[in-house]
Amino acid sequence: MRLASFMRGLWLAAGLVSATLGGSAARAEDGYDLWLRYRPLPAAQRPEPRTIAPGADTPTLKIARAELQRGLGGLVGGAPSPDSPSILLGTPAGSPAVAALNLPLKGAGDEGYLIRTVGKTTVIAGNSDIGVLYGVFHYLRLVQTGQGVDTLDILSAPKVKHRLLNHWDNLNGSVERGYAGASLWDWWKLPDYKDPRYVDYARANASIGINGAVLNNVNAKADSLTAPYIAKAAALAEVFRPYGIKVYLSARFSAPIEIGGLKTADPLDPAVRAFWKAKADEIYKAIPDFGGFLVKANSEGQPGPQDYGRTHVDGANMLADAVGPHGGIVMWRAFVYSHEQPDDRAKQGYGEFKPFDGQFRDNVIVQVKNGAIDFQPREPFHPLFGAMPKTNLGMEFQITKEYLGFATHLVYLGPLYEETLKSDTYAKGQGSTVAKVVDGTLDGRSQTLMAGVANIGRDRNWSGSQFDQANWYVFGRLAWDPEASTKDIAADWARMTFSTDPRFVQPAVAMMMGSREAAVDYMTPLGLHHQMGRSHHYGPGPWVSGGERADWTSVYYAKAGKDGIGFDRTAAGSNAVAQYAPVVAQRFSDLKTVDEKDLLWFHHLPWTYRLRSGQTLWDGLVTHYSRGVSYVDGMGRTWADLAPYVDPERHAQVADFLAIQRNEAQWWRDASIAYFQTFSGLPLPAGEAAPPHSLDYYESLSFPYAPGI
Ligand code: BDP
Repeated sequence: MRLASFMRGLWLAAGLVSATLGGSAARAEDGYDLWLRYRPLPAAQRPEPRTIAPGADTPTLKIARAELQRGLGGLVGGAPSPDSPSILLGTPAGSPAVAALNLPLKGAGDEGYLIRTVGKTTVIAGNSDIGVLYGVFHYLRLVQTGQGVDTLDILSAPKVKHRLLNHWDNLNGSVERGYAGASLWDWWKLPDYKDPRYVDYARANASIGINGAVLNNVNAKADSLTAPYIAKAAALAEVFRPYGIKVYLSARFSAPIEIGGLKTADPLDPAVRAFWKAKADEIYKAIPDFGGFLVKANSEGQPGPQDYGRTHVDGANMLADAVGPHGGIVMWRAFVYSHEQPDDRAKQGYGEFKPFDGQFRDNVIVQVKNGAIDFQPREPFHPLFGAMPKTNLGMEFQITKEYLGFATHLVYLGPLYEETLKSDTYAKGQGSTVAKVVDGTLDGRSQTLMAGVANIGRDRNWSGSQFDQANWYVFGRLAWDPEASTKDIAADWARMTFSTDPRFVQPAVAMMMGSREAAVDYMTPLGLHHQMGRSHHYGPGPWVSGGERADWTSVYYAKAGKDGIGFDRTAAGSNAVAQYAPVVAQRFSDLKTVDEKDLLWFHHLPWTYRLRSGQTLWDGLVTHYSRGVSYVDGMGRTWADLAPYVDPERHAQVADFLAIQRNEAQWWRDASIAYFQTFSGLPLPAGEAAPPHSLDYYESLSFPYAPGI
């Protein structure tokens, strides 16, 4: 039977997909719908209505068809006729019609898809149901962004296997470093009440290919491993399963003591090993597709194997042996710096892990933050990337903006992620990018991981602000393809979230693309880092000193004095540069070749040092601070001009937040200049306004109720 007549038969059997145009596009919106709004497209961009062929009724394929109907119903509307083009979706195994087409699906792998036009039919096929669902979301994205869908031939497969959100959510409903309201997980009412919002969460994640969620904070409570909480996690797993999302849990290393009645958590103790095996068995009984454990051990006061004189390998491998028989993985964080270590904190993660290369089990992934300190507005890539070829290394990015202005600053993180992923480690010569370490191609590894610390909470708009949704979005798209362009992704997001009108898209994307550099400028220019307020990390605090430990202070990182500013990490200083491949170390060490964006990360320099612009370091710093403030001014003006393209409710919120950001950028500039000028003793460059307050005033500001802690 020819495909066309086959499809006509299906159409008759299924009846037509009735789809009516939604209400007025100008209706106020609160952001709940994210990038899946499906509002009617402008007539010129609207493809003809399509029929959707019926097919296998698996949970995932039912969802895929429902999503297509919902999407096309909203975007395109209109009723298809028997002669309308059609969409056929499914797997060769589950659909005779798909099988008959003999499609080249090998490259789609387990989770990928092929979208191909065959006559008047668009086939969305995969080797698995979830591949088909991902394909449906890709197809809808093409429609949403106003791209033609008449002749398609797209093959796509994820380059990274585990694409995970890490929720730093506590059992009491608070979220560590969360700026979007309470935890989405209503632990109290679970498992009996499953908030319908969990479905929307899963849909949103599936639409960008995220396939796992670690439900609880890395600073974990052992309680999340007790029977009642396993049941709650199982209820979430049930909701997420048809969307291809596995649940994972953060495991507290001392759980054998706290909930197992043991005297020790020593990973070589047989009773401890038996506890974890039994615990894993118990979890897999409730959640057969449980993903595995995430562990923060011997870091910032968390318990770990070193408490018993054992190593990270001992701890990770013990847990790996417990979940391994069930197909689970262990993500062991490299965010480790010791309490006793007086050495440069930037060197410690490498120092702790590099010696163990090749000793971790195959189902262990060492999860490494993008930079060696801590999610700063800018950090050079972590030296572990490229340095452990015999170990699975995963990337950990922060999506929640702990160090980047919380929810009220418009900072698109795509360029930050892209900068790290494109960095060349030179581990195997030129082209050994971090992206190639993360996607496993550099060292031929298949257990690959990209994790993002989620920015999701119970706020109606999910992320605390409209534009922070873009950071969730770009994270997912990059986890699918770490080499994708974050500018293109921003454009997709802006079209789907606000408007496909080029008069909106072009300026909005330009504004987003420069926003991260602006935050670097007004907070920590020229390689400065960790200058935020103590503990809550809100606002400027370059004067923060004293307290529990030196490397929790700002003065430790800026090392400002009469002689100059910056952290000497060259051979003459801490020699952190030696942890990079020689070519990279050389580039960072040499003042002639180091990128000035990283200048004070690697060098301590006099205030009168000449930048490449010809300015002195002091003048350059001040210029950067002011430039950041001006950029935010510009965003305010751009956004005001974009009012005609955005519904009033979302427009007003973004405008108000930009005003907050404007004030806070100014505050960052003024407080930083007031403080550093006490060392430089130099006047401000011509035309630069003096800070309106005294340094005492800035230092006196206190924020005991700042969110996120
Ligand atoms: C730091 C956060 C802290 C986290 C820690 C981590 O301030 O709340 O617990 O990272 O990643 O940046 O473990």
